[in-house]
Amino acid sequence: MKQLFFLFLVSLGLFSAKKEASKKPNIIVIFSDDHALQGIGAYGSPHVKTPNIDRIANEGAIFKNTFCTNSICGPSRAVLLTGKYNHLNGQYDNSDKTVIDTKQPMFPKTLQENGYATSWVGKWHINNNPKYFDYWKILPGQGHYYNPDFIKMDNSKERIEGYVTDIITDEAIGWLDKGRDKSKPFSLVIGHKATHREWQPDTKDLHAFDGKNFTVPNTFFDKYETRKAAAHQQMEVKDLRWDWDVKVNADQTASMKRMTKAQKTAWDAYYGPENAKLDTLKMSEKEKALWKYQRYLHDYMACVLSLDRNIGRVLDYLDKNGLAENTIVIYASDQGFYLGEHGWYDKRFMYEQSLRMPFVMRYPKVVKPKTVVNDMVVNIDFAPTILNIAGVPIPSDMQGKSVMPLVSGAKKPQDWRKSMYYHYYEYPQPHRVMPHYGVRGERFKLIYFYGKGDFWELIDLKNDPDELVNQYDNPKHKTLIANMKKELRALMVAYKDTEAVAMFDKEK
Ligand code: SGN
Ligand code: CA
Repeated sequence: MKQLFFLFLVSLGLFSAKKEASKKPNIIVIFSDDHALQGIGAYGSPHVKTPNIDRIANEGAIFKNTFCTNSICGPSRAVLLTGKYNHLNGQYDNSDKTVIDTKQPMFPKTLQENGYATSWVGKWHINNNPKYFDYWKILPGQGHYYNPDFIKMDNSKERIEGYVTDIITDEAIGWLDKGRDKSKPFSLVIGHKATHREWQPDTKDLHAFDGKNFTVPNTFFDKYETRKAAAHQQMEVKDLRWDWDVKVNADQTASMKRMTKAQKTAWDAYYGPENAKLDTLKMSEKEKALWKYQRYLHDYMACVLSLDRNIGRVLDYLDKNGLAENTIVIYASDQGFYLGEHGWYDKRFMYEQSLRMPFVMRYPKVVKPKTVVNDMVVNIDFAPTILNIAGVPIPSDMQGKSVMPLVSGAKKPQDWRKSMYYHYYEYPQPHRVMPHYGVRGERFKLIYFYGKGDFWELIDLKNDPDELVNQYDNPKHKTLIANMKKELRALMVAYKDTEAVAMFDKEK
């Protein structure tokens, strides 16, 4: 009788270790917005602790050299979906002129075709509505921090009271718990608004840094000598807006007007007394810039605290529901960000702080704890990696490679890249960062700014890690520059950036 009961359980699939072992892995990608490496403990942040992101890194792998192809939001998400550069996937800037051709291969499409339940919750910021997701619920455009609206699959809107990072996490966990088809493996992207401008913290994090003086980067007062594009931008901390950016006289801003009375009261209790002390008339320009820097870092890092706490909620949910072992968790952000380096906020430039993306991954079955990857990863690798993890075919027109051989103990591919290609387009608004393309090698970076000046820059990352000196006119680098130009052109050709090739051939 006992034996029969056992056979009955086996036939229900409840007792079969073998079946469990061969079950396809689940994939969760937590993708935030504008979260720089300098704001993550695992990457050595001097500003903030991020125990939950660090936990993913410690229990799995940290990728120390991950770069984006085009350092802004929509384009980076389009690369995540398609595994292709923006000149091919269609979304090369944030404007509504550019859309993705949804017929092209995208990782959710391939996953869906191969039996996965797919979903995307939170910030999306691509002009097309999500496609190939069994479930989605997204913020319209940039979304709001307080009491955000969401667009649902039937195109109706819903306003949910609370703080955006909590709500997106609630929605994501809600889908994991009750929404998905549990007979299928799943893939879920949790897209966060944090830590995007205008850096509105959760009220519960407002006092977390009381008494802290944030370290000022040594390039904060950069004069941009020898770097014309750096001098031309409009993204300096000293010019942050007094109202919505640094929360002085912010009451009339649209996002503040969304707050409930309780939220606003907590907000005023924190900012009010500090703002009252501020006497801008008595401050020098330098003092104002430094004051704004402290407020900026405070607000940004407070947004990080909520982000990290909510990542912890997802990890806890996986633990409590027996999902941790067979679920890959990836944390990344669409690009890096300036936290005062060169005197800046925002991103866009091919300089390190915005070129780099955080990328940590946990996959207990395959990746050993505390794995450190120094190889060069590019965001075109995310889609192929996800498909590789799922054990499904990678469409041949995706341009990246799976990073799994770098973390699985398998032999590293001999031909792994030693340089990467970058191409930024959006100009002039916002922030007046000139369009540019370039190649980043392990030591040198060659950039060409076009459209407004047309000039080259060569940076020696070894001798000039702060990227302050343009070495392009240094005669000693003549051969190096010629070789890097060849490399740049070869990358353009390999990635089929034909317009850039034509421009390069004309300008060189
Ligand atoms: C908004 C911000 C900009 C930011 C872009 C793009 N201004 O326009 O500072 O560069 O988004 O960001 S704001 O005052 O409206 O916040 S991205 O992450 O979506 O690319
Ligand atoms: Ca972004």
